[in-house]
Amino acid sequence: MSDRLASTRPTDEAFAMARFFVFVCLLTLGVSPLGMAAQRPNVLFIAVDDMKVELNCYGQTHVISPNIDRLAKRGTLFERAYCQQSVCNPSRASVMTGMRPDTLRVWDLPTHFRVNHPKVVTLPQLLRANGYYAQCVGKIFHNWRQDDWRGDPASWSTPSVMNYATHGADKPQVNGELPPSQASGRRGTENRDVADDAYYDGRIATLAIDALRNLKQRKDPFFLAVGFWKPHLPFNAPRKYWEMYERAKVPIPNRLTPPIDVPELALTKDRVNAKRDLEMIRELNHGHLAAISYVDAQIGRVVDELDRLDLSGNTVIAFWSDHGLHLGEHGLLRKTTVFEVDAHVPMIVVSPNHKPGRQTSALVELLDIYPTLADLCDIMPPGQLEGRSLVPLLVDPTKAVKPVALTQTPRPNYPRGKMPKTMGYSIRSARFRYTEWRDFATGKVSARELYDHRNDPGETVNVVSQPNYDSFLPGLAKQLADVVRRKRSRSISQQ
Ligand SMILES: [Ca+2]
Repeated sequence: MSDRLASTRPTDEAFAMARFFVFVCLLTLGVSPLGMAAQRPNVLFIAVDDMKVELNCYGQTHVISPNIDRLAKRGTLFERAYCQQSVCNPSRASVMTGMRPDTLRVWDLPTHFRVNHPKVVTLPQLLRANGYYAQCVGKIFHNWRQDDWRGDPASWSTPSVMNYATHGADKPQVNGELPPSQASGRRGTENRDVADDAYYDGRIATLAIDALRNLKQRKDPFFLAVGFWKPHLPFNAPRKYWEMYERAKVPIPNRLTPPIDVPELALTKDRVNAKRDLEMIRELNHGHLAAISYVDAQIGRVVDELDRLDLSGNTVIAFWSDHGLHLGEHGLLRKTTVFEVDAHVPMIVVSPNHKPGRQTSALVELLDIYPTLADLCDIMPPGQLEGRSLVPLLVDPTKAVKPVALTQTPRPNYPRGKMPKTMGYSIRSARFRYTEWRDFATGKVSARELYDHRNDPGETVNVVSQPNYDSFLPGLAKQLADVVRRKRSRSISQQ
């Protein structure tokens, strides 16, 4: 016993000396040795639902969004970020796996991404495998009609909460008598004098705050996903958010009719009539603004807690919306188009190690979030990823990472488990939006659209048949073909 002890002493001493030497070296380099295991940054991953680019920090001065604006001041705002498909499930599956809807073979609401790709590694799964604690509060994966999955349990270190329900089930929870609504109730509008916690998003912020307090106690870095359900319908923000806006001054879309020369495939059945539905459109836009300000306030509560806990210095924040929506624009009400208003999304990345308060006009895709966060966490990403790390844009916002961004939408717009008949593939280049409607089985193009954002940012005239644009079409068609890459989708689907 004593011999063994004697023989270990020099080794222990040598080890202690070596440790001390490393400690001194790290101090000299300005690195905290106590935090060596936690050197990787935490990630606060904030998703919002159906938020188009309608925020004060995006130049929409009628919107009251001080907390998201504050995030923009702390990080890099992506002026031209695009979703991969303009509806919840495919867009979110794409963000979380870093793969395009065609590769995942997910284009509808019921199909879970693991049906065709059971072994795919989601972003939180990757981080978990690299020592992170991953937690989900709220809607991150799709929220309904996937009862066998109810989110993606393999992604998280602990069961998700408030992640799986219908939007319609978000009824006010109050003590005592329910205050009356002052909204018409059309399309789910609701305006009651209730507290923030009466609805999902207020309670999600409260749960996220609790989660942060617990995560602060842990030694391992964390990935906390906070998925807000607003500003998706129903527009039921508490009254104080409705009262931030005067109904008569709520802007409604300028173009309540479809673009000139638009193919029918580009539209949906969710139409509005400019004359008949004007009051409803105004109320919906009012309710949407109230919902934006409501979710903005909840985001502020969560970020304030991050600051209060002194976690901000080592926490990356990613903020994104899954897609936009029309609310009257082009005479359409909801989503599942590839128009700019639907494809273009707000996106902000805050990285403590990069300069704050920057904007970049580089074209990016939500698909790029996964490789960007893996890069910021210094983790080798899996080979499945189809996006690019945007860290070069955090370093130099004047750079470009890709020539076009691709958004797609099937027809019928909700295929419900069946193969799409037609797929609309739409690329956004620096100047144009170019769209091809292809027969999904044969690839034959049945209709095309071209919008020149240089003089028509509202996409009011499809100029694809105008002779003065002929010279642009071959190049745009090639760029679209390059990014669609159907062969790759087939080969990966054999996995
Ligand atoms: Ca959505």
